[in-house]
Amino acid sequence: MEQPYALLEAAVSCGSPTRGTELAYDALVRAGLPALLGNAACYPMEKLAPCPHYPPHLLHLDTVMAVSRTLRANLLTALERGQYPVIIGGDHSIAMGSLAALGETYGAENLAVVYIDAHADINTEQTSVTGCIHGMDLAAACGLCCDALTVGRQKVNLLGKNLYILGGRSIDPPEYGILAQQGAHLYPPERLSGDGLEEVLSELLPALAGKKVHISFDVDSLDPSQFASTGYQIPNGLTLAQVHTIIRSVLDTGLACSFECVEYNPTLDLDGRDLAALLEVFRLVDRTLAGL
Ligand SMILES: [Mn+2]
Repeated sequence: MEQPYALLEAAVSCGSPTRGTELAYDALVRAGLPALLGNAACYPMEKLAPCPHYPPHLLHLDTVMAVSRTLRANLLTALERGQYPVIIGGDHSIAMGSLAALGETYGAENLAVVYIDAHADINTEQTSVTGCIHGMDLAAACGLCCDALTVGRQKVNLLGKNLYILGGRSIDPPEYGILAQQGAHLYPPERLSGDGLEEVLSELLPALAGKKVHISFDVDSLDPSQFASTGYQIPNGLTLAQVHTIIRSVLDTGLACSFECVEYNPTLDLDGRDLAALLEVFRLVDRTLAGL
């Protein structure tokens, strides 16, 4: 790929119940990610303290929104410069910032999201039991939440019919209704095992035609036996090999406009095994985009 990469930090963990994911970018940079991505242009971010005051149904609202606003601005800059965005969370609330920039740039109608995650992250502030905003980012991007969760210029940055969630297996009852009402597509892990993965991809990839595709990879999509350095360990997850196949297949369409990795907590990665696994994922992204 001739396009240079932009490596964008999105440092926030207080959209989730646990701290540590705000350190993922630093851990990956220390491990050599900018060089692995051919001297990527780096967009680091100041680390904000979790704000102490917020409405009970939107935990740490001001900090979460500040991070997503900064990410949106940095992502718009990177896109203007013709760079290929690789975004490092942070918890998944940061997808509000990514999708704000991408929706504004390409138009909600033209944007599709391949969301590899154990969760659907499509609660609104009304349906969420926890108040954690990392479970609301897709609802916010689809314009279903209160205005406090609007990051940029538009309230609707994604249409549910263009949302594909792969690996979802820990989904709240109200989320099933929202997914159905929005026309979103959910592929739980059992649909992706064995020959199922090829079947799902043969349905998914043609559906992406004509779209700009954002890949959002939450490491909790993986089975805990494969990857454990994250806040939620949800059994019956995907293997690294399955995630590699999904990412490679989507990138091979030539439609993917950006890649995002969230919820890696380096403070839980005592032997560095999961860091090494992530570097392999980024190597795969680079090699596939290079057409190798
Ligand atoms: Mn998530």
